[in-house]
Amino acid sequence: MEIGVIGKPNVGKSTFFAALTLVDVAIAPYPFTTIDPNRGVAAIRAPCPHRPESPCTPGNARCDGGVRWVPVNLIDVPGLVPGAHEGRGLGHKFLDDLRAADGLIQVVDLSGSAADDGTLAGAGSTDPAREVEWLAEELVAWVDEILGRNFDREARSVELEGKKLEEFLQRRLTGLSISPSAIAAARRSLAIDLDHPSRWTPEDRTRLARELLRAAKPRIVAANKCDRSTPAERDRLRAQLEPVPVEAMCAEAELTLRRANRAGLVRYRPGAPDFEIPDPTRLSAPQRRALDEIRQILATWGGTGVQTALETAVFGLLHQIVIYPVEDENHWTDSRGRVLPDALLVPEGTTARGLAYRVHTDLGEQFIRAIDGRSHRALAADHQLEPNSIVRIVARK
Ligand SMILES: Nc1nc2c(ncn2[C@@H]2O[C@H](COP(=O)(O)OP(=O)(O)OP(=O)(O)O)[C@@H](O)[C@H]2O)c(=O)[nH]1
Ligand SMILES: [Mg+2]
Repeated sequence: MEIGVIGKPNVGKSTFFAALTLVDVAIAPYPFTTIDPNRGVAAIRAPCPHRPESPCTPGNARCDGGVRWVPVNLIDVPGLVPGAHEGRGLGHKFLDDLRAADGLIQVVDLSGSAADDGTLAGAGSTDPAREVEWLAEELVAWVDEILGRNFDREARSVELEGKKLEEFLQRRLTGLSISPSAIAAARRSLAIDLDHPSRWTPEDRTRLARELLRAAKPRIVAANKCDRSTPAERDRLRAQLEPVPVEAMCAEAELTLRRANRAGLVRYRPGAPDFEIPDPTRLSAPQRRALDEIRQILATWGGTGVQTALETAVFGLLHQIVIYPVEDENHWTDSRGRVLPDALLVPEGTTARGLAYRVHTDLGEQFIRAIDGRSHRALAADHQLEPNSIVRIVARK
């Protein structure tokens, strides 16, 4: 699972990325601080099914007080400006790094104090809803451009050789994870003769790019700098952007708390509505003041919103569930006796056989049945798994 963090310059993308990954990256109050994409690993929360008498031995996703932290890859890219596809700002070439992303989190400045080019102005000087619109068009221009490279020659060869449009698009957009269902949806909603690309007008291509992007790169909006705004502003933005999910957040507060937690100055669990200070005498006066301010923000918003934004993307937008594959359905262990070693993110609706393929191609091909670790019932190949299931796969040797 991979999520891209996008937005115009100076809205706090790298702060959000750093808060979630604790990777040290450049953060500064001016545009184009990030020049090359940053990659790191964040985590989402899932209840760990381990029993008190047999605690888990996590391999990929650590367990903290009954909560499993399941890894999600995150990519932070440079800021986009209007006209990026014409080379403005840092252009849009870096978006190629997002080809494999399953979804996008667009960070906006809820307080409306960054202009389109990221230069800071007074709060309320820009409308965050508008940048969601133009940024979407920059993404369309990016896909349109990929679609258009050497278009005429390839389009003709598709028709001459009687190739399928699906093949053509998949090759064009390699790695953009354009699914057959996305292409089918585009076929239904566009009145374009999709099987004859040489007859497409440039406008047809742009409309196709827009449709494919909608399916391949779903988006939520993380409204940052909420410390300088109000819940009423968030609600207004929500109403404007509906049906796109909007979560308010204060990335700066989250970054401070996670770093202070790492340094042992506070006790803070990401996503929590409050934190503790184990030893106030270890804090300087400015540190204490900063933490007081953060406590105010948490009280107003119910938390920093950072963890919620990520989880809204993974669960609400991308419809993922967590599954625990095991090799022994009684002890919930793998072949080495580790209890609930792996927590996997898979799409809602994943079948028992689908899970087998996900664990290993051989398991998928040799699949006989699966066994539910709780009920010990056999699950057929097409059985859709419930969230947080513990599943053993039985395969031919
Ligand atoms: N008030 C406030 N400031 C924030 C918050 N998050 C980030 N900032 C500040 O916003 C400025 C820009 O932050 P960055 O994380 O560098 O922004 P960016 O979107 O990555 O910027 P570019 O890489 O230049 O596109 C910095 O001065 C941050 O300290 C927040 O939640 N509240
Ligand atoms: Mg940045």
